[in-house]
Amino acid sequence: MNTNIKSELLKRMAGGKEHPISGQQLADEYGVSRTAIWKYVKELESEGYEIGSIRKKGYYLIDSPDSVSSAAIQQYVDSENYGKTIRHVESCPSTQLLAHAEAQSGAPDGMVIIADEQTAGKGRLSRPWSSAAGKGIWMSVITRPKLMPQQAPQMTLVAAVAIVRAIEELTDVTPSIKWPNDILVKGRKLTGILTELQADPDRVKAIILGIGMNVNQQLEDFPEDIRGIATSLSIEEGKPINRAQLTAKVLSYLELYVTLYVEKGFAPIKLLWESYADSIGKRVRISTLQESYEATARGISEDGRLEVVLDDGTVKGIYSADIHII
Ligand code: BTX
Repeated sequence: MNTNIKSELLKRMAGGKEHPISGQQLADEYGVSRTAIWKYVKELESEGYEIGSIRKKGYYLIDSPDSVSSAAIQQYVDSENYGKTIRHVESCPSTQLLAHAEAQSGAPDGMVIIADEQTAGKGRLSRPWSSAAGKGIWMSVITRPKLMPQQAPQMTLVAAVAIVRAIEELTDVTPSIKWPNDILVKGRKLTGILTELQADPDRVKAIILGIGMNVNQQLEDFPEDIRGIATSLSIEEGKPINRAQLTAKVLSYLELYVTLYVEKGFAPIKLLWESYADSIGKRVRISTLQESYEATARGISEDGRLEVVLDDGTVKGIYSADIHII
């Protein structure tokens, strides 16, 4: 099935009853038969779309399911590469695993693997990531930026800024970023980012950005152990959110900011990031596998490290840790 035709159909049917799209016209444009277009319409209906038709005029969209199928996302995609190739699966252990395999077999820059459900979603340090079916955006974006491997950790911060910008544009929610990879609303975790690398010693082959966004969950959809720390956009906004549209918006900002980072370096991203950060100037507890101590967060460095001031006045740059604001 041709996802392009399906996403084009969805786009053109969005004008409603007043502006139906003629099956014949679309068939002519794509060089397929009218029956082929009709089959796409039937297929969309079987996926939950409600489609009306007016004799001799064409089809129009009455209602859409909250779907993250390739066609559903691609009707909103306006980026150049990111999201042009999408592999959607209903269920998988982790989209990161599928993305690593795709990247190894030559997936293009900006390819997206997205799942309705993950049965073994993972966070950093192999922590579990709860990925309820049909409620969130569970995706891995394969990127191939011209960067050195040591520049890869900053991609987490690039992704965080892109996600916050997308949320701000489509909702009234105002998220903040907690170094390095959490997006929070009122202190509760809305989104996590897991950045993984495929590289030669001197060259990035692929950076796989695993993005887990809580979108349409209600509190009871979260496992009990994270109910006190997690939230979703729908909980914060008080209404359901269109996951496909949000996915496309994240991809669009991601492409913009990754390009900015590659072309202009980290400085412009650092400014944006700091404007959303909630820990700057605050007292924090820093926990690594080896130690745990308190300090005051000062900002981030040009290479994406969190800079903290210890109680004796020395400044320390942290590469990797969990941060709790005290
Ligand atoms: P993290 O290590 O910062 O966060 C993991 C911790 O967050 C868990 O230990 C738990 O306390 C909490 N948590 C688990 N699930 C949720 C949730 N849905 N909402 C809020 N808090 C939660 C964060 O790691 C990185 C997560 C990346 C997830 C994406 S989804 C697509 C891709 N595939 C995959 O397997 N991982 C990434």
